Amino acid sequence: MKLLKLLAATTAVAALLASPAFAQTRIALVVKSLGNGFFDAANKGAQEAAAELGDVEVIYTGPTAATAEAQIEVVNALIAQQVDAIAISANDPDALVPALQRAMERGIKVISWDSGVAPEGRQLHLNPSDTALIGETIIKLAADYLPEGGDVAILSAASTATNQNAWIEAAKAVLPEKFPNINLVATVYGDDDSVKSTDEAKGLIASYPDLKAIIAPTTVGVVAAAQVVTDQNLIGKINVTGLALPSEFKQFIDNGASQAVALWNPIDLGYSAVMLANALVEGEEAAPGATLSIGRVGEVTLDDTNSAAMAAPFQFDASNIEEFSQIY
Ligand code: RAM
Repeated sequence: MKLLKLLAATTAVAALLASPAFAQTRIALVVKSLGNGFFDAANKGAQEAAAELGDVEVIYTGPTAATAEAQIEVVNALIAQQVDAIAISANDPDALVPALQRAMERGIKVISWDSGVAPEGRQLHLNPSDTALIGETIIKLAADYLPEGGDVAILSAASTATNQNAWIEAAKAVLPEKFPNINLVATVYGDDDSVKSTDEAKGLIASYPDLKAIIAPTTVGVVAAAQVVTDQNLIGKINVTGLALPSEFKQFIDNGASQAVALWNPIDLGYSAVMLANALVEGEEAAPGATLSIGRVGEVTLDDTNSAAMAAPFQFDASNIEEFSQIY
Protein backbone atom coordinates (compact mmCIF):
# COMPACT_ATOMS: atom_id res chain seq x y z
CA MET A 1 0.00 0.00 0.00
CA LYS A 2 2.79 2.37 1.03
CA LEU A 3 4.63 1.50 -2.14
CA LEU A 4 1.52 2.25 -4.20
CA LYS A 5 1.15 5.66 -2.56
CA LEU A 6 4.80 6.44 -3.17
CA LEU A 7 4.45 5.40 -6.79
CA ALA A 8 1.38 7.60 -7.22
CA ALA A 9 3.18 10.57 -5.65
CA THR A 10 6.23 10.06 -7.88
CA THR A 11 4.02 9.91 -10.98
CA ALA A 12 2.24 13.12 -9.92
CA VAL A 13 5.56 14.94 -9.46
CA ALA A 14 6.75 13.70 -12.84
CA ALA A 15 3.54 14.94 -14.46
CA LEU A 16 3.95 18.34 -12.81
CA LEU A 17 7.52 18.64 -13.96
CA ALA A 18 6.44 17.85 -17.49
CA SER A 19 3.65 20.44 -17.44
CA PRO A 20 4.29 23.85 -19.07
CA ALA A 21 4.30 25.61 -15.67
CA PHE A 22 7.52 23.74 -14.91
CA ALA A 23 9.06 24.11 -18.34
CA GLN A 24 12.67 25.16 -18.10
CA THR A 25 12.53 27.74 -20.86
CA ARG A 26 9.81 30.38 -21.21
CA ILE A 27 9.72 32.15 -24.57
CA ALA A 28 7.34 35.08 -25.07
CA LEU A 29 5.96 35.45 -28.58
CA VAL A 30 5.01 39.13 -28.67
CA VAL A 31 2.83 40.12 -31.61
CA LYS A 32 1.86 43.50 -33.07
CA SER A 33 -1.68 43.05 -31.77
CA LEU A 34 -3.92 40.24 -30.59
CA GLY A 35 -6.99 39.23 -32.60
CA ASN A 36 -5.06 39.12 -35.90
CA GLY A 37 -5.48 35.76 -37.65
CA PHE A 38 -1.97 35.98 -39.09
CA PHE A 39 -0.46 36.02 -35.60
CA ASP A 40 -2.82 33.29 -34.40
CA ALA A 41 -1.43 31.12 -37.20
CA ALA A 42 2.14 32.03 -36.17
CA ASN A 43 1.27 31.04 -32.61
CA LYS A 44 0.14 27.65 -33.89
CA GLY A 45 3.64 27.08 -35.23
CA ALA A 46 5.21 28.49 -32.07
CA GLN A 47 3.28 26.03 -29.90
CA GLU A 48 4.30 23.26 -32.27
CA ALA A 49 7.97 24.19 -31.79
CA ALA A 50 7.50 24.23 -28.00
CA ALA A 51 5.96 20.75 -28.08
CA GLU A 52 8.79 19.48 -30.27
CA LEU A 53 11.45 20.96 -27.99
CA GLY A 54 9.72 19.49 -24.94
CA ASP A 55 11.04 21.73 -22.16
CA VAL A 56 9.79 25.02 -23.64
CA GLU A 57 6.68 27.03 -22.86
CA VAL A 58 5.55 29.67 -25.37
CA ILE A 59 3.69 32.63 -23.90
CA TYR A 60 1.60 34.19 -26.69
CA THR A 61 1.02 37.85 -25.92
CA GLY A 62 0.63 41.34 -27.36
CA PRO A 63 -1.44 44.50 -27.02
CA THR A 64 -5.00 44.98 -28.25
CA ALA A 65 -4.00 47.87 -30.56
CA ALA A 66 -0.95 47.69 -32.85
CA THR A 67 1.14 50.44 -31.24
CA ALA A 68 4.72 50.52 -29.99
CA GLU A 69 3.67 52.19 -26.69
CA ALA A 70 1.36 49.29 -25.87
CA GLN A 71 4.09 46.78 -26.80
CA ILE A 72 6.54 48.50 -24.42
CA GLU A 73 4.14 47.75 -21.55
CA VAL A 74 3.99 44.13 -22.61
CA VAL A 75 7.79 43.93 -22.75
CA ASN A 76 8.13 45.52 -19.29
CA ALA A 77 5.71 42.95 -17.85
CA LEU A 78 7.74 40.13 -19.43
CA ILE A 79 10.96 41.51 -17.92
CA ALA A 80 9.24 41.45 -14.50
CA GLN A 81 8.21 37.83 -15.13
CA GLN A 82 11.83 37.00 -15.97
CA VAL A 83 11.06 35.09 -19.13
CA ASP A 84 14.06 33.50 -20.85
CA ALA A 85 13.46 34.97 -24.29
CA ILE A 86 11.33 37.53 -26.09
CA ALA A 87 10.54 37.08 -29.78
CA ILE A 88 8.77 40.20 -31.01
CA SER A 89 7.06 41.39 -34.18
CA ALA A 90 7.51 45.12 -33.66
CA ASN A 91 5.18 48.04 -34.35
CA ASP A 92 8.17 50.39 -34.62
CA PRO A 93 11.88 49.73 -35.26
CA ASP A 94 13.19 52.29 -32.73
CA ALA A 95 10.62 52.95 -30.01
CA LEU A 96 11.04 49.48 -28.49
CA VAL A 97 14.83 49.57 -28.35
CA PRO A 98 15.26 50.92 -24.77
CA ALA A 99 12.80 48.40 -23.27
CA LEU A 100 14.36 45.52 -25.19
CA GLN A 101 17.86 46.64 -24.17
CA ARG A 102 16.72 46.50 -20.53
CA ALA A 103 15.51 42.95 -21.18
CA MET A 104 18.89 41.96 -22.66
CA GLU A 105 20.77 43.57 -19.73
CA ARG A 106 18.78 41.26 -17.48
CA GLY A 107 19.89 38.22 -19.42
CA ILE A 108 16.75 37.80 -21.52
CA LYS A 109 17.46 36.74 -25.12
CA VAL A 110 15.73 39.04 -27.61
CA ILE A 111 14.93 38.41 -31.24
CA SER A 112 12.57 40.13 -33.64
CA TRP A 113 10.65 38.28 -36.33
CA ASP A 114 8.15 39.33 -39.03
CA SER A 115 8.53 43.06 -38.27
CA GLY A 116 11.99 44.01 -37.08
CA VAL A 117 13.61 46.02 -34.31
CA ALA A 118 16.76 48.08 -34.99
CA PRO A 119 19.91 45.95 -34.51
CA GLU A 120 20.81 47.54 -31.15
CA GLY A 121 17.47 46.36 -29.70
CA ARG A 122 17.72 42.67 -30.56
CA GLN A 123 20.22 39.87 -31.11
CA LEU A 124 18.85 38.72 -34.44
CA HIS A 125 15.93 39.31 -36.78
CA LEU A 126 14.01 36.77 -38.84
CA ASN A 127 12.36 38.14 -41.97
CA PRO A 128 9.64 35.98 -43.50
CA SER A 129 11.15 36.38 -46.98
CA ASP A 130 13.60 38.56 -48.83
CA THR A 131 12.40 42.17 -48.49
CA ALA A 132 13.15 43.17 -52.09
CA LEU A 133 11.31 40.08 -53.34
CA ILE A 134 8.18 40.92 -51.32
CA GLY A 135 8.32 44.54 -52.51
CA GLU A 136 8.42 43.47 -56.13
CA THR A 137 5.82 40.74 -55.58
CA ILE A 138 3.15 43.11 -54.27
CA ILE A 139 3.50 45.41 -57.29
CA LYS A 140 3.64 42.53 -59.74
CA LEU A 141 0.43 41.11 -58.26
CA ALA A 142 -1.32 44.31 -59.31
CA ALA A 143 0.57 44.79 -62.61
CA ASP A 144 -0.18 41.23 -63.81
CA TYR A 145 -3.86 42.18 -64.08
CA LEU A 146 -3.31 45.69 -65.48
CA PRO A 147 -1.82 45.20 -68.95
CA GLU A 148 -2.57 48.83 -69.83
CA GLY A 149 -1.26 50.11 -66.51
CA GLY A 150 -3.11 52.64 -64.35
CA ASP A 151 -3.54 54.14 -60.91
CA VAL A 152 -2.89 51.97 -57.87
CA ALA A 153 -2.76 52.83 -54.15
CA ILE A 154 -1.26 51.13 -51.12
CA LEU A 155 -3.23 50.48 -47.93
CA SER A 156 -0.64 49.62 -45.29
CA ALA A 157 -0.67 48.74 -41.57
CA ALA A 158 0.81 51.11 -38.93
CA SER A 159 2.79 54.01 -40.40
CA THR A 160 5.73 52.94 -38.21
CA ALA A 161 5.59 49.18 -39.01
CA THR A 162 9.10 48.07 -39.93
CA ASN A 163 8.08 45.28 -42.27
CA GLN A 164 5.42 47.12 -44.32
CA ASN A 165 7.63 50.21 -44.63
CA ALA A 166 10.53 48.12 -45.91
CA TRP A 167 8.30 46.35 -48.46
CA ILE A 168 6.77 49.64 -49.65
CA GLU A 169 10.23 51.15 -50.07
CA ALA A 170 11.33 48.10 -52.05
CA ALA A 171 8.16 48.30 -54.16
CA LYS A 172 8.76 51.96 -54.96
CA ALA A 173 12.34 51.20 -55.92
CA VAL A 174 11.31 48.79 -58.72
CA LEU A 175 8.35 50.80 -60.02
CA PRO A 176 10.01 53.21 -62.49
CA GLU A 177 12.10 50.63 -64.30
CA LYS A 178 10.10 47.42 -64.09
CA PHE A 179 6.53 48.75 -63.98
CA PRO A 180 6.62 52.13 -65.77
CA ASN A 181 2.89 52.20 -66.52
CA ILE A 182 1.84 51.56 -62.91
CA ASN A 183 1.07 54.88 -61.24
CA LEU A 184 1.22 54.77 -57.43
CA VAL A 185 -1.09 57.59 -56.38
CA ALA A 186 -1.15 57.26 -52.57
CA THR A 187 -0.08 55.25 -49.53
CA VAL A 188 -2.43 55.25 -46.53
CA TYR A 189 -2.32 53.50 -43.15
CA GLY A 190 -5.04 51.36 -41.56
CA ASP A 191 -3.01 50.38 -38.46
CA ASP A 192 -3.95 46.68 -38.79
CA ASP A 193 -7.34 47.74 -37.43
CA SER A 194 -10.39 46.63 -39.44
CA VAL A 195 -12.40 49.81 -38.88
CA LYS A 196 -9.55 52.20 -39.69
CA SER A 197 -8.52 50.07 -42.70
CA THR A 198 -12.11 50.14 -43.98
CA ASP A 199 -12.27 53.94 -43.65
CA GLU A 200 -8.94 54.34 -45.41
CA ALA A 201 -10.02 52.07 -48.28
CA LYS A 202 -13.22 54.10 -48.69
CA GLY A 203 -11.15 57.29 -48.65
CA LEU A 204 -8.90 56.02 -51.45
CA ILE A 205 -11.87 55.08 -53.61
CA ALA A 206 -13.50 58.47 -53.05
CA SER A 207 -10.30 60.41 -53.75
CA TYR A 208 -9.07 58.51 -56.82
CA PRO A 209 -11.91 57.80 -59.28
CA ASP A 210 -9.56 56.06 -61.73
CA LEU A 211 -8.13 53.68 -59.15
CA LYS A 212 -7.54 50.24 -60.70
CA ALA A 213 -5.99 48.37 -57.77
CA ILE A 214 -5.55 48.57 -54.02
CA ILE A 215 -2.41 46.87 -52.79
CA ALA A 216 -2.57 45.99 -49.09
CA PRO A 217 0.62 44.35 -47.76
CA THR A 218 -1.20 43.45 -44.54
CA THR A 219 -3.59 40.58 -43.90
CA VAL A 220 -5.92 42.92 -41.97
CA GLY A 221 -5.94 45.71 -44.57
CA VAL A 222 -6.42 43.41 -47.56
CA VAL A 223 -9.61 41.91 -46.11
CA ALA A 224 -10.99 45.37 -45.27
CA ALA A 225 -10.25 46.68 -48.78
CA ALA A 226 -11.81 43.63 -50.48
CA GLN A 227 -14.92 43.98 -48.34
CA VAL A 228 -15.28 47.67 -49.31
CA VAL A 229 -14.84 46.85 -53.02
CA THR A 230 -17.47 44.12 -52.65
CA ASP A 231 -19.91 46.35 -50.76
CA GLN A 232 -19.53 49.23 -53.22
CA ASN A 233 -20.13 46.95 -56.24
CA LEU A 234 -16.66 47.70 -57.60
CA ILE A 235 -15.70 44.11 -58.39
CA GLY A 236 -14.12 44.10 -61.85
CA LYS A 237 -13.26 47.80 -61.55
CA ILE A 238 -10.81 47.71 -58.64
CA ASN A 239 -8.65 44.65 -58.05
CA VAL A 240 -7.61 44.16 -54.41
CA THR A 241 -4.29 42.46 -53.85
CA GLY A 242 -1.37 42.23 -51.45
CA LEU A 243 -0.52 39.86 -48.61
CA ALA A 244 -3.44 37.78 -47.39
CA LEU A 245 -4.15 34.81 -45.15
CA PRO A 246 -5.93 32.31 -47.43
CA SER A 247 -8.44 31.22 -44.73
CA GLU A 248 -9.61 34.82 -44.27
CA PHE A 249 -9.35 35.86 -47.92
CA LYS A 250 -10.72 32.94 -49.91
CA GLN A 251 -14.19 34.56 -50.14
CA PHE A 252 -12.70 37.51 -52.07
CA ILE A 253 -10.95 35.32 -54.62
CA ASP A 254 -14.23 33.44 -54.94
CA ASN A 255 -16.31 36.59 -55.50
CA GLY A 256 -13.78 38.20 -57.85
CA ALA A 257 -12.82 41.20 -55.65
CA SER A 258 -9.28 39.88 -55.99
CA GLN A 259 -7.45 37.98 -58.70
CA ALA A 260 -4.45 36.87 -56.64
CA VAL A 261 -2.56 37.52 -53.41
CA ALA A 262 0.60 36.21 -51.79
CA LEU A 263 1.98 35.20 -48.38
CA TRP A 264 4.59 32.97 -46.78
CA ASN A 265 3.64 30.22 -44.35
CA PRO A 266 2.79 31.99 -41.05
CA ILE A 267 2.81 28.72 -39.09
CA ASP A 268 6.38 28.05 -40.21
CA LEU A 269 7.33 31.64 -39.31
CA GLY A 270 6.13 31.32 -35.69
CA TYR A 271 7.77 27.90 -35.46
CA SER A 272 11.08 29.25 -36.77
CA ALA A 273 11.03 32.25 -34.42
CA VAL A 274 10.71 29.97 -31.40
CA MET A 275 13.45 27.67 -32.69
CA LEU A 276 15.81 30.66 -33.02
CA ALA A 277 14.92 32.14 -29.61
CA ASN A 278 15.49 28.74 -28.02
CA ALA A 279 18.85 28.33 -29.77
CA LEU A 280 20.02 31.59 -28.17
CA VAL A 281 18.78 30.45 -24.73
CA GLU A 282 20.79 27.28 -25.26
CA GLY A 283 23.94 29.33 -25.82
CA GLU A 284 24.21 29.63 -29.59
CA GLU A 285 25.80 32.88 -30.75
CA ALA A 286 24.00 35.31 -33.03
CA ALA A 287 26.81 36.73 -35.18
CA PRO A 288 27.16 37.64 -38.86
CA GLY A 289 27.75 34.51 -40.89
CA ALA A 290 26.37 32.15 -38.23
CA THR A 291 24.11 29.37 -39.50
CA LEU A 292 21.27 28.44 -37.14
CA SER A 293 18.79 25.59 -37.36
CA ILE A 294 15.08 26.33 -37.66
CA GLY A 295 14.07 22.73 -37.10
CA ARG A 296 11.86 21.12 -39.74
CA VAL A 297 11.90 24.40 -41.76
CA GLY A 298 15.65 24.15 -42.41
CA GLU A 299 18.35 26.62 -41.44
CA VAL A 300 19.19 30.31 -41.82
CA THR A 301 22.46 32.19 -42.13
CA LEU A 302 22.70 35.62 -40.51
CA ASP A 303 23.80 38.57 -42.65
CA ASP A 304 25.93 41.48 -41.46
CA THR A 305 22.98 42.94 -39.51
CA ASN A 306 22.22 39.55 -37.92
CA SER A 307 19.12 39.23 -40.08
CA ALA A 308 17.96 36.27 -42.13
CA ALA A 309 14.98 35.37 -44.31
CA MET A 310 12.88 32.22 -43.99
CA ALA A 311 11.46 31.35 -47.42
CA ALA A 312 9.93 32.71 -50.62
CA PRO A 313 6.26 33.76 -50.58
CA PHE A 314 3.55 31.68 -52.30
CA GLN A 315 0.97 33.10 -54.64
CA PHE A 316 -2.70 32.25 -54.17
CA ASP A 317 -5.42 32.49 -56.79
CA ALA A 318 -8.56 30.61 -57.80
CA SER A 319 -6.50 27.51 -58.60
CA ASN A 320 -5.12 26.92 -55.10
CA ILE A 321 -6.66 29.17 -52.44
CA GLU A 322 -9.16 26.51 -51.37
CA GLU A 323 -6.35 24.09 -50.53
CA PHE A 324 -4.30 26.65 -48.57
CA SER A 325 -7.35 28.08 -46.79
CA GLN A 326 -7.61 24.71 -44.99
CA ILE A 327 -4.11 25.16 -43.56
CA TYR A 328 -3.80 28.84 -42.58
C1 RAM B 1 -0.41 41.63 -40.86
C2 RAM B 1 0.73 42.12 -39.99
C3 RAM B 1 2.00 41.31 -40.17
C4 RAM B 1 2.30 41.08 -41.64
C5 RAM B 1 1.13 40.48 -42.35
C6 RAM B 1 1.39 40.27 -43.82
O1 RAM B 1 -0.97 40.49 -40.29
O2 RAM B 1 0.96 43.46 -40.32
O3 RAM B 1 3.06 41.97 -39.54
O4 RAM B 1 3.45 40.28 -41.80
O5 RAM B 1 0.00 41.34 -42.19
